[in-house]
Amino acid sequence: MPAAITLDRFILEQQRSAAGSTGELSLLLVRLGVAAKRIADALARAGLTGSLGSAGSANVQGEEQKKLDVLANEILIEAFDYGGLVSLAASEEMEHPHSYEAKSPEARYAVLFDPMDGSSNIDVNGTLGTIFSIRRRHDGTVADLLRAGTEQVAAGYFLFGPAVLLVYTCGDGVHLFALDPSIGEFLLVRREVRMPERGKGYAVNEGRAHAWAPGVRAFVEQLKTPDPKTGRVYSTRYSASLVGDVHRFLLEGGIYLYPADAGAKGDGGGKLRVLYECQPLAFVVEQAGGRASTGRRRVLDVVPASLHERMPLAIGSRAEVELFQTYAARA
Ligand code: AFP
Repeated sequence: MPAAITLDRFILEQQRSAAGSTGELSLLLVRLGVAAKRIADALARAGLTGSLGSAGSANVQGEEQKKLDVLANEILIEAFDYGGLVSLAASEEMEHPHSYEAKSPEARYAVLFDPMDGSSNIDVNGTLGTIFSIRRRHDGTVADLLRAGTEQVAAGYFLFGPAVLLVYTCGDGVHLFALDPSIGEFLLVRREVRMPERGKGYAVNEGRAHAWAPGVRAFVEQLKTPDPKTGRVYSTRYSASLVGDVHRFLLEGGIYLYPADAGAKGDGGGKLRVLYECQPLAFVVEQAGGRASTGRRRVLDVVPASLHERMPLAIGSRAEVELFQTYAARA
């Protein structure tokens, strides 16, 4: 039986074949893996250690913070506190980015993350995720982060479900790892994951349908209406965790939607954050052959004006996202 390929081995081999690589990006990805193991451990024991429930605070968007939102954020910030790899870390949970500039003046990267995606699932032991994005340091200020999603160097997510998974891309395909708890290592499960061109499922919070544009409602109605030739309808698959839903569709095909919502705060009426959620997952999904759109624009082309900007999101298989765009254009 061939030896299992660990995350560090895979990354080192990829790095060796990349011209001009210094190995710093590889180290950064490995640090993220260590942080994810600590987060997974905290999640697994949260019900026993009194770590469930609210932290009694709110994030910059005014959303309630859970104790584990705060803990996961601290673990990630700490992960880059040494090694000189990162200049800035921005997070959904912090109003201003954390600067490592004084400690790491030579750092070449900035990181962004949503430490605990799907936090309403924490207290019910549902699926959760950590999303990350890695960008280049230019001058070490926030301006480094307010650039198009196409400038991401790497992006991905950890999925905390029955297994802990890592899915990431450095722009050369999407690779999938699973944590082997018996040895505490992420092992390669699939390299160059390709997303089905078309799927059978859709994920959307349909409780918000009253606040959608007519075109969005018509699109979801079409998914639920039997196809005249095949009788086929789409199945609803909504987990309240973007990572969980996107991961399902990465493997099985389908579309996740959080459309513009008349009740949602923020630019364009979207709920999800451009830098911490939409663009990192858009990078992954495009690298696997899928699409990500606001309905009118490619997600990766958007240049956010501020750190915590939000946008509408349609992400998934090429066929469904392209169909969604035709409906969104009518709205
Ligand atoms: P958090 O990152 O604040 O936990 O939000 C979760 C999320 O961004 C995404 O993961 C879910 O799909 C979506 O919001 C759930 O939103 P609704 O509660 O409005 O359905």
